[in-house]
Amino acid sequence: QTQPLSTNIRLNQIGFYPNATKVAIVVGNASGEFRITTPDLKKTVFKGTLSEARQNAISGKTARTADFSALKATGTFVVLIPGLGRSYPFDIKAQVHRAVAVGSLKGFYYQRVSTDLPPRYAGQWSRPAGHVREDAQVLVHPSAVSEGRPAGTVLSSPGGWYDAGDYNKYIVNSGITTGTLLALYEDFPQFCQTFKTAIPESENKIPDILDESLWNLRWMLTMQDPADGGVYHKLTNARFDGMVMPDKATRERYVVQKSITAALDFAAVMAQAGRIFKPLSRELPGLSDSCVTAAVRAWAWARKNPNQYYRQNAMNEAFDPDVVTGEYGDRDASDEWIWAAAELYVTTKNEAYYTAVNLFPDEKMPLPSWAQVRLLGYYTLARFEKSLTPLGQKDLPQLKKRLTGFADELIRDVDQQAYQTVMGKSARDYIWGSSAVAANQGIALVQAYRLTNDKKYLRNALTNFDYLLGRNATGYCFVTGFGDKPVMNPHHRPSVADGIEAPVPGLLSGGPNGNAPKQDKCEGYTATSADELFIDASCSYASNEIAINWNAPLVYLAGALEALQSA
Ligand code: G3I
Ligand code: 9MR
Repeated sequence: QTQPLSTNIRLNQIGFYPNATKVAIVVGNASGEFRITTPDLKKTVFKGTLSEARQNAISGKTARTADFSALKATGTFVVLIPGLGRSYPFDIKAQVHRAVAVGSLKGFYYQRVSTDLPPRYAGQWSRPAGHVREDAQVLVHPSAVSEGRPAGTVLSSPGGWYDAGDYNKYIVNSGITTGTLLALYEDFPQFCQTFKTAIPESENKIPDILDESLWNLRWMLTMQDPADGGVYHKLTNARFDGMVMPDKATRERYVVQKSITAALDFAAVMAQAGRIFKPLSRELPGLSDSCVTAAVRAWAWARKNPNQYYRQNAMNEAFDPDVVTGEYGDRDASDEWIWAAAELYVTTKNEAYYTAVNLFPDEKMPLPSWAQVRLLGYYTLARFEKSLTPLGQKDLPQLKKRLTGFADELIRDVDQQAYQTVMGKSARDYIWGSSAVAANQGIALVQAYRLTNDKKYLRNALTNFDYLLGRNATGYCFVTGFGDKPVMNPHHRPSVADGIEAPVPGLLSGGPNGNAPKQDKCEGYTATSADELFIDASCSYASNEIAINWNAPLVYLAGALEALQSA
């Protein structure tokens, strides 16, 4: 009784919680009966009928749903479609996503700069430290207002995480990343106490998610100019390295000029860290105060320099060599102002921060990304609703209405979608780093669940988690080291250069991107539909790079689902 593996059966390749929704999507023409059996196909534990056909709005392809939510028995099973074949095996059990939660946070450890990764913690991906001294020369554009360090100053700025598949460090992207990890700690403190990743700090009294975040926070602190409180936009090579290991990446490093977005994102994270580390002052003496002071100074710099955006082209007019690494450019800092104001207000209770910004500049509810952090501020205000001053309390009804309204918009018509996921209702979801779109939509839904206790939000958050782990139009599990069809060739320098077949684990691939072929010009794209425009090739940096700002919402979503699994 052999049945071929059918990759037309798409599902979360890890598995399902016993009481949660359980769905597989069957692409193509198969219809009628389906079964859930043991992997040897000998024992059928559930029988059902595939749904009516639904058309994928993006590719036009046909799909049907196998819903086996009613099966609550624990074990390892496959979906069997007579005449088509069987799926990859999956588990039904409690804590089924703990491994992905732990693995994706551990992914940050592998991105650490300036430290050896010994075999004890890094296994076969052990490697020597890169960028140990991290001496960097300060570039200051003549037009940039600067009361601080003169151009040419050399400073030492070790630590932090490598941003992505490249070895540069960018404050804007570090901001949302660290803020998202710290938000998981604030939203699910109990879960985070036992959330262990086997890192060198695991034996101390501080939860691993805070220890990991600290690795980057301490670096971020070195990016503030003590002279004026401004924050350098990034620490970088002039151009991207070749595909070499970190310790072989020895090009000259630069710290580029200060920017408004860097200052405000920095202020937001430091304010958040300030309140989080306050109760840990025994373990981390002085840290909380240093963070708050740093936040207040960065805010003050921002007030003085509201128009100092980072423009790489303009900066390069004054320098040789040109700096051509990631720009993380922005033309509108109104969302960064909101995030920084919200964090500073919640931490200090000083209403001056709250009144300094227009919290609701328009009707929009933009999904969080490195360029758009407004909702991070909203999440924080909602999280601390009980401890806001009356001024903040007054806006709570409006804030909650927006957050739940946004969630309602996200879940509208999901049942009509081919993949039954929140992700991908529109082709516009498939941008560079689309996996983070899915994960951040999931976070928005978890926030709505926290506000309302309505499980429909949680159920829908899970659809996007299922998307990331295999229930998608590519059939890939987008997290390295997980699933039966995992991403194997991410655009990630250590994974390419280490000579080990398996990529560094726990890293989230960017995912399908409608513009990828134009953007990275990698050869091998065959798809034309945005939801399929992905190749598991290391040249495909526009669809298959990894990045810390994509991993962090994965950690959040996996952690939140684990914390809420029995809800
Ligand atoms: O958001 C718009 C969308 O509205 C529009 O319809 C679409 C059409 O092109 O474009 C979308 O913008 C894209 C944006 O990513 C989405 O976030 C831009 O085209 C695209 O160029 C931009 O790509 C950024 C990429 O750097 C290139 O600058 C990614 O966001 C950003 O994550 C990525 O970050 C890089 C760093 O620069 C360097 N380190 C690695 C890191 C990850 O790839
Ligand atoms: O490796 C770089 C990656 O981290 C960036 O996201 C990407 C876009 O900025 O650029 C990659 O570097 C490529 C460079 O832009 C062009 N030459 C090939 C490089 C990849 O090997």
